Amino acid sequence: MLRRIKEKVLAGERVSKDEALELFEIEDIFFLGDLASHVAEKKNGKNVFFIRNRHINPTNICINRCRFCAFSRSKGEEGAFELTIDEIIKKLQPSRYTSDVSRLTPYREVHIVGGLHPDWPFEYYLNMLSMIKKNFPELHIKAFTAVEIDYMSRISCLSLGETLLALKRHGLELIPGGGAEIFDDKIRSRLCPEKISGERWLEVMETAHRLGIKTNATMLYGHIENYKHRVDHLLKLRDLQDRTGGFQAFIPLSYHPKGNEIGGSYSSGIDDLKTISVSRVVLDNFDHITAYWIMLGEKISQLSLIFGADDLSGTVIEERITHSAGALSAESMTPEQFIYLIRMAGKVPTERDSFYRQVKSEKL
Ligand code: V47
Ligand code: SF4
Repeated sequence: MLRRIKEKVLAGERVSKDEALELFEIEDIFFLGDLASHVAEKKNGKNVFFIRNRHINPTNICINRCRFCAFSRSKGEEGAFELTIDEIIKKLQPSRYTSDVSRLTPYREVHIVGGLHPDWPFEYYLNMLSMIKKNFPELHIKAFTAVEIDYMSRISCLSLGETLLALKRHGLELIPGGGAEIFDDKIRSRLCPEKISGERWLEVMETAHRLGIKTNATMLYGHIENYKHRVDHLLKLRDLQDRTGGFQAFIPLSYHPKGNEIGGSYSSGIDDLKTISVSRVVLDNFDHITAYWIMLGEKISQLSLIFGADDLSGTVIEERITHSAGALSAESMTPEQFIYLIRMAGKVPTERDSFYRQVKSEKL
């Protein structure tokens, strides 16, 4: 059976649901690594991408309070925060760059995600986008998960399409992949009963794709789900991608167990590598698989590059979501560190913009 799967993948054929499950059940991770590397190299050669970006969380106040989330707070609770638009603009100023090389080249992307604030009107988010564009016209804005976009559509009483078009008009260029978690209804109702369904998440993404907005996709793994739930999740993403082609990258998110109601343990390095490899093989219509180093740690992320990943996400600078839940990684990485990690894995460091266009940078 494994030989048959290998032959199929080498011939460029798609693996079935049962075969995807079988891949997850394989103990020989080197077999998976070889197969995934074949697919990755066919798509991206030896290139491994990274971007100079900065994460910003406008607020951690959230009405959903997902049971795995250690970042969110209720209004008035200790540790709750709300940023003003001025504070967001200040965080994007060049004076805050950390490495010598970063000082020469500004951020290329801002990644904005936060809680579902009970009082902020839709106009606050639109104003945030406009002010960022006004102050930093060159900066690409990747903002708001499908969960936040659904919420904005509800508070503004606009349709999903109208909400997305308003965000786009004010400067939104790309949508991050968060909030997907695990699509299975039963698991989802135990993890995050208040969150939109998996179906609605897919509907938001489909609407965005049809309006010409590219998005990413994620999957939160290593908590209470099993391999069948992961396969089901991946196949739903693959189906949507067949219909729209609007996903850029898939980012498996490794569950962190601290400070939340679900608890449990960190995923193992073997499971992390396996999940990267199986995703690379199953999602044959995705161009990029991202090893999000904030969650995987610097060293497992580097190993992921020989297990099918072709992207390391970005410099990040400030990270609160995973660090609230016990992340063991640093909060930021310099371009020099990316280059070192990628070269030592035998790959070619490739600095990119938000749309995976290669960019030339000073000194590198
Ligand atoms: O949506 C929350 C997850 C996501 C925990 O699209 C947790 O470019 C692990 O989506 N353990 C936010 N994960 C991060 C995210 C992301 C990151 C980098 C790049 C992109 C992109 C997207 O983090 C949330 C949720 O799924 N999360 N709590 C936790 N305890
Ligand atoms: Fe709110 Fe997102 Fe945390 Fe859920 S994961 S509680 S939606 S911030």
